[in-house]
Amino acid sequence: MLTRIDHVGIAVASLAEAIPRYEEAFGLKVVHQEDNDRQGVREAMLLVHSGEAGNSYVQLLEPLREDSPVGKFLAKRGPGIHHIAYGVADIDSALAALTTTGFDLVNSTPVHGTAGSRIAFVHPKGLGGVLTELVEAAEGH
Ligand code: V0V
Ligand code: CO
Repeated sequence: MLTRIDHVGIAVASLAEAIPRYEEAFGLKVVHQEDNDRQGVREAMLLVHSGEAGNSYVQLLEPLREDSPVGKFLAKRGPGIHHIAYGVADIDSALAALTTTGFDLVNSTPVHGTAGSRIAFVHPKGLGGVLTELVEAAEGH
């Protein structure tokens, strides 16, 4: 079902501070930035690897509001790894399979993700405490 690690989502207080650190440390480049109002985040995608199965990124996340998933996470735990996102070829069938096997989905149908992707989150409690996202990337991403 999974084709790659699409991204690791990292909660930060300030993109302006975090982006240069990641660029300096690993020579990564920001290839996309976007505000996602529904998710309450301003995000930057730094490309790590392009492969046959698609791309892998670091996703830096700054909250747009305190009362948002990343805002609450930062207040409770401070900056750090917020979620892992796996690539899938067909998110609708991936969600149907997870529902059948009894996983607790945050999104039972896909919502808008970065760069035109279709995404859905699976609750951390059934997956070792790790908030998990599925990504069906848009063509070319
Ligand atoms: C909360 N919890 C987490 C967590 N956030 N555990 C692991 N990783 C996280 N990121 C735990 C928390 O410690 C509590 O555990 C429990 O869940 C309830 O916490 P809460 O603060 O009351 O939070 P809730 O219940 O209001 O919300 C938690 C969920 C929420 C996971 C439902 O964060 C959510 O809907 N996330 C999905 C959307 C999202 O994260 N969007 C931002 C990225 P205890 O204390 O009960 O044990 S957007 C993105 O990645 C995009 C756009 C993209 O990639 O394209
Ligand atoms: Co994400």
